[in-house]
Amino acid sequence: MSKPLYVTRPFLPPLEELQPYLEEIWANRQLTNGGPFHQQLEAALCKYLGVEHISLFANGTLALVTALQALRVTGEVITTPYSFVATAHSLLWNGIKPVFVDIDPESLNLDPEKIEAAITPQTTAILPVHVYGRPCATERIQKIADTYGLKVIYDAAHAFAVEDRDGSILRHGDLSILSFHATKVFTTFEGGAIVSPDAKTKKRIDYLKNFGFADEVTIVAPGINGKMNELQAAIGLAQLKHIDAALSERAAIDRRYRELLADIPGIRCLPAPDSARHNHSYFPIMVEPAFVLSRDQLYDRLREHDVYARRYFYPLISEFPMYRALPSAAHSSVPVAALTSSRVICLPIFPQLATGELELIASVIREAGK
Ligand code: T4K
Repeated sequence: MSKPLYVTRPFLPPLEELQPYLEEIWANRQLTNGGPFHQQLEAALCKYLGVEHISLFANGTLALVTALQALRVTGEVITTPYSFVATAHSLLWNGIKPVFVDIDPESLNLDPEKIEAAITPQTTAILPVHVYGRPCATERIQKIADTYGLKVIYDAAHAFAVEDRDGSILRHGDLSILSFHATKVFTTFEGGAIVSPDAKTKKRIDYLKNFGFADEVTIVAPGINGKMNELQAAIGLAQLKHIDAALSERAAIDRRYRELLADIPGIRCLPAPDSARHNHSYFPIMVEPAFVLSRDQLYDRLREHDVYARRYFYPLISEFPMYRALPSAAHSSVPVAALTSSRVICLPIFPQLATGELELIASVIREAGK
């Protein structure tokens, strides 16, 4: 293969479409601190995503850390080990103890059946992840949260534009956070957001992301600098015009992979998620024992062909040094997550991936399986 095929490539608006935004920034010299493009992007995203209140952030991790602050979450929080490390790091940054609970083998999200057993008097919240944009069992999680008086913050970093039958999945729980990192479906280079259910919560979050300033002389909380700048917001506005086309390209790639990989023994594509609208943010496959090579051998074989697939999420968060001593981190307490993490490979998926390129990727896998 001539050029490296990465797991993802940023999807960018045409350069000339950025020009008017740049001219306006240069003309009015408002670079950050809630300028006009920041406000426009908040409004445009609310409309596009079908939610009422969005606060933009410099990145998704700061959004997570701030969401926990906004709800004054303390003590222990139940979360998944099968995610990007930022999910659990946001807890440590708030002095909160993560309690890992195993995942469901179908959705790969927190298994609602196993949450209750992990609740203690110290538990104050649940932090589930819609992994790969596949919706969590939101109704069941809410029921548990209501029974035990817990907050629910969804890490929806992968779930831009995902909908269940009643609309955006970002409306579930007390808060949802998004990431607009370069590797995400919708990107502002670095960026993120918190989706709030009401204006009062959004206001508190907006104070928190701006050092706690309520006005020039009033600080209402020990806030942080989490603000998105005007350049990032402008990129978001320009990109939003092309997002529907990008999402349909992703859907087409997903369909084609499924056709090409369907009959390879030991390669399993995940069943389509239980969502009314999916974003195809990742294309995970499971390398099962029936495949000739191990998962890592296949990963290496792909690299030999310049295919830079990724093992999202291996290692599990619970295996990293700052987590592994926790009682909930043992493989025996998260066996499904451990097995999944040992089998998964995420194949390249992004709007400009050519049909010929994905056919080549599938043929490397097919040949490796012979
Ligand atoms: N929660 C969850 C569930 C998350 O997945 C994430 C982030 C967060 C929270 C935190 O959100 P942020 O604070 O990041 O907004 C990447 C991303 O850095 C990270 O944002 C993402 N999750 C995670 C799943 O993936 P790496 O270490 O795999 O990134 P990297 O640099 O190896 O990039 C992967 C591939 O993407 C590269 O091989 C090539 C391509 N790429 C990447 C970048 C940065 C480009 O083509 N251009 C680029 O600019 O973590």
